[in-house]
Amino acid sequence: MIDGTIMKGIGGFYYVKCAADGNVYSCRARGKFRKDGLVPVVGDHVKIDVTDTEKLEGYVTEIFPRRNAFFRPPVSNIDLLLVTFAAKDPEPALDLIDKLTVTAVAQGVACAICINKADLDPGFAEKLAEEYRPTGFPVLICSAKEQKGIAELKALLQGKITALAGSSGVGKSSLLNAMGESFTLETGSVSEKIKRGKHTTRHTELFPLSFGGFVFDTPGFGSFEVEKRKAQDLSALFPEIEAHEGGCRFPGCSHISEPDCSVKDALEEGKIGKSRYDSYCSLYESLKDVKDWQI
Ligand SMILES: Nc1nc2c(ncn2[C@@H]2O[C@H](COP(=O)(O)OP(=O)(O)O)[C@@H](O)[C@H]2O)c(=O)[nH]1
Ligand SMILES: [Mg+2]
Ligand SMILES: [Zn+2]
Repeated sequence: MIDGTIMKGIGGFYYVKCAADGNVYSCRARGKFRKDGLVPVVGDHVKIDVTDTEKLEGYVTEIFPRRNAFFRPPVSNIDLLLVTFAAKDPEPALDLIDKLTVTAVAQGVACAICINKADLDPGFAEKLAEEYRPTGFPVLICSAKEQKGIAELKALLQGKITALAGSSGVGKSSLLNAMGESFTLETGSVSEKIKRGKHTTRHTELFPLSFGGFVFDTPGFGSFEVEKRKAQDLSALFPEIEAHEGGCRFPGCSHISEPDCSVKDALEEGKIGKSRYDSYCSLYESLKDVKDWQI
């Protein structure tokens, strides 16, 4: 019995990298975890039973407890969710971006913001950064094309397992290439991808970074979902809103329509970004009717 990390899973095979010998074993699943309805996912720390030491084959027999788990895409044990978008081409969909940050906070995963393609509109990139600085998440302004912010990005990712989340065409693969990583990832123009009607990144796979750590590029947006939760709990998932909610007049203030709301005061004072607040309001609206039994 040895243990390792699932680097990728394709067609019922799990590729498990073993820390002790550095080998990657192709494994099928055959553990008691299957009775509990558990399916191995990329990022899982697992025990394997090696059946062929030459061909490097075996079975996954046990899944160690997960620190965190995501369903779409199915991955576990990530250290950082790097929410990536472009200043322009494609236009950032801030409501979707904020769903990603909310998901990260809800899972207890550190979150960072990467604004790419700053070369296309440096002023707007800076405005977007302003919107996210009050969150306390690290905010990077990058250009894969002009090698801007790449050193900072490397420093952020070093030694971590990072999920690169962001819609197709924002430059995730280009950023990885700009960091000089040897694994060559497919890049393609937005229009080419729309023409072909699919993403260039097809499956989830952990790639080792030459400077330490792992990264995977998630296949597209809407991949992460805000789980069912109570609307009253939502503010805790927006760090800059939570930081300002202590002074509201009404206990349980929704920070939307009540008077004497310290969150709305902070918004007026620019201590909370306008688009972040808008995302909060629309998410609040969508969660308002969630019943206790649905959570
Ligand atoms: N102007 C500019 N274009 C970029 C930048 N990064 C990526 N691109 C282009 O955007 C397109 C999509 O990039 P890609 O890395 O495939 O995006 P992904 O789908 O997120 O992996 C390609 O045509 C890239 O050349 C950047 O920083 N500036
Ligand atoms: Mg890509
Ligand atoms: Zn309030």
